[in-house]
Amino acid sequence: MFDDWRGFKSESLPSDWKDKLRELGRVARGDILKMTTVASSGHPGGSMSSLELYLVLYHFANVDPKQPGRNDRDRIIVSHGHTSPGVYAALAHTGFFDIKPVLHGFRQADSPFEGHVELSVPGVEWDTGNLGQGLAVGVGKAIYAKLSGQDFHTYVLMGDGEQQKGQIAESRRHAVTFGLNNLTAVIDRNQLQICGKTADVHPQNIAAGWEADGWRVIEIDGHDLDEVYDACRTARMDTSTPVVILANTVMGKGVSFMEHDHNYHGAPVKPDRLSDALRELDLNSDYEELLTLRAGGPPPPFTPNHSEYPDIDTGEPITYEPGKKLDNRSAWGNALLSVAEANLGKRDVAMGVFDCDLAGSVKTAAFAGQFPDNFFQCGIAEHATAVTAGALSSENAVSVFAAFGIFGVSESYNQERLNDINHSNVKLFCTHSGINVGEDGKTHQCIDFFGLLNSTFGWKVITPADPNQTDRIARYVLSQPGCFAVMMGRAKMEPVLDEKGEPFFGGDYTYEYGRMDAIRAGEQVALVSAGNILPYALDGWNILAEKGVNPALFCVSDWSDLHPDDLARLASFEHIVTVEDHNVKTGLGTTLAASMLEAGHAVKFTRLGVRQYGSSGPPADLYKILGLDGESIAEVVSKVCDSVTVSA
Ligand SMILES: Cc1ncc(C[n+]2csc(CCOP(=O)(O)OP(=O)(O)O)c2C)c(N)n1
Repeated sequence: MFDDWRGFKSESLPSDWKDKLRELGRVARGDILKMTTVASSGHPGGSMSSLELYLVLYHFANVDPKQPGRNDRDRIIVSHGHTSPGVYAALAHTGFFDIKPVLHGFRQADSPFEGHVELSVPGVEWDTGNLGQGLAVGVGKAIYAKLSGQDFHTYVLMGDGEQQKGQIAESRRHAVTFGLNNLTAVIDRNQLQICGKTADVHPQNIAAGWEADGWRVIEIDGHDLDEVYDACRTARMDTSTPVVILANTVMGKGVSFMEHDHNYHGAPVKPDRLSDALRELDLNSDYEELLTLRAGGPPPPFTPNHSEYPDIDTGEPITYEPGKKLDNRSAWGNALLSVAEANLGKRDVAMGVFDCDLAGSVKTAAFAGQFPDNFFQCGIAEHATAVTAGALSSENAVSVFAAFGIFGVSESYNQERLNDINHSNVKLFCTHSGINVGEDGKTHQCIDFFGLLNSTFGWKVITPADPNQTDRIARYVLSQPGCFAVMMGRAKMEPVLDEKGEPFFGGDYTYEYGRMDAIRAGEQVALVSAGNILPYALDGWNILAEKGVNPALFCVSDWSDLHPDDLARLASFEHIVTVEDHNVKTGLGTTLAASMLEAGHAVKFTRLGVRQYGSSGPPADLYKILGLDGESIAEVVSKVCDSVTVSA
């Protein structure tokens, strides 16, 4: 049970609570001023305009300051993350933690109280700061409530300048399409943003936009505690549609010289005016004492509070036999269905699959047909979808976003970066990656997926080589916590065979992240390849074998964390030739070379890969033009082998 006053159960704000919140507002405004002035940076203006919204929600929503991570809590997402001073002050005065460390440790290196709201602070649900993403987070949380059969409510707070961001419109429509009557948005309408009035910077009819997308709009005075409470209660109780509360507020509210001044959006009060500002709030300054405490170092961290990953039955692997051509994406679609069948309705697993108008191509259509309640057709709205999938994945749920590589990674990179920062567990299954896309041409050929996602610290990128490996990788990824991207091509291929003619990745083959597979034995030169282009590397190997040239051929499906033993194994060769369907600047060859050097292995290297944007045509023709077909690969390797032999 939550505290009995929570959940907006009382029909109106009890008068004793009103007095209490008014008093907390006075003190919290002082805290906002102090922490920003002590830090010499931060955003007091919006913090002071949003303050009553924060105080009412943190006090009356179903949250528990003593158990901030309990699974049945309401989710309160703050999208305009720069108002962290207001959020931290409100959370502290609701009992989540002590206010003192915030006052001296705000924005201090290594402090949990960062400049934009961060998960490191109890009560914060999502790291934001890149504006426009919070509503998509809220959609993900509200979907989780539905999928897990819980009746918690999700609130998303936003700025009014932030409404200029297009991603919000994507999420507005998602909320209505998916019937999310458990979601409330609250907009701090203080009429100002960094460069001045919102009406001048970029005019917009905010209410009309939300109404047009099917939301109920309630307009209030955002500093009137009764009105804020009533609106939140109405929104909580309305089960017909999602509700947005447009809260008219004043930037810098409470201090006369700050009010209506956009310069206080992102600038603290100067130390010599702090006492004046605090006097208006009937508060004294303890600025010197706070500076002394700050010199003593940052406050300690809180214990992280991340959700568990569900326990998944990975089902029975499928083996695709020799002679049968299949595309990896179809193998992925089959594996998804198989894993879903093993879990949904059989185990207590929440699962959502998100699609952006590509279900047939990315092979989620069969899943959609069989599990319509778990499938979310998001339309052409990748930015919001990427975040929503991330937000669902940070709950106890399996969350899959299936897209073309160019839309799932290149288009949505920053959203995926934020998913990583937020410790989410999103499973990105991308088809149509690489030059392998062929006829769709350069706009659709995703040749930067590894470079982009490897610029984060958490994403793991895997490129399956054939349908059998795809099957096993899909099952592995769906059962693991963390962010994974599985990058597949589009073309059909025969399963890769071992030297006995059996499917190499079929039967009992077990996929192990970070390990390399030896496809063909050889000596002196190691040909290292992965994913879509492994069959072409194998073509090259076969051509060489017929000529009596005998390099080894390895498959490295994930190359950022290659095991030290595999690096050492490669180091036993005199020359490595990498072959990849990716921009060579940021792909397999570059990464492997760096790993080898760092591990102390000096080996000669040749990198074959994509060195220019592709054109439009069958993949085999494009690979030939780019020098990546079997013959071209064989030619390069042959020369390398000659030079190795000569130097020996
Ligand atoms: C995507 C993105 N673009 C630009 C910024 C830089 N930025 C930070 S706050 C802000 C203005 C926000 O205005 P508003 O939502 O009205 O907040 P308020 O000024 O009321 O605090 C901008 C442009 C950002 N954080 N994210």
